[in-house]
Amino acid sequence: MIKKRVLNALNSQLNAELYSAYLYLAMEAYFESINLSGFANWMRAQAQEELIHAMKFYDYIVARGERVDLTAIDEPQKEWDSPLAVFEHVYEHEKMVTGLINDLVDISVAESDHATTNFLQWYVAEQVEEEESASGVLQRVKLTADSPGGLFMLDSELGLRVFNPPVKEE
Ligand code: OFO
Repeated sequence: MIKKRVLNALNSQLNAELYSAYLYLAMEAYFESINLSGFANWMRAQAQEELIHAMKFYDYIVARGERVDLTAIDEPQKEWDSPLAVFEHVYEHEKMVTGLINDLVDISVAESDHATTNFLQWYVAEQVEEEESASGVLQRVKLTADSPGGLFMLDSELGLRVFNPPVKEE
């Protein structure tokens, strides 16, 4: 059993993770539309990761004997001016998500829900990686300014990203 305030916050973060997947799928479609298939591949892998993030919340709510509440997912932005604008958006988005996770931890602590506080530590660590990865690509896209050749090399590299589904813990 979970206190209502914590449960509401967990359900709302489940929605936020699904929104993240939606946003990255919109970015994938943008990159496909400008023929940067490596960038598009990176976004597909990112969206798949977000679905894993969402499902971890889903499974946790069920494991605690509570009901998942699926609410409407906002329509994502669909157009950007450039690859640079996309990755600035990605980095800002991930910083915002880190804030949401931190707020969720604060709620679990305030409600003395130690199991949830413990569960959320995975996301705290994951957000460090998410910000690092977004900022890493952003810096490299900045380096390709005025160099289409550099952008195409980066596109080839991002095309190598492979989504690795997590191994289910027993
Ligand atoms: Fe779920 O971490 Fe990105 O948004």
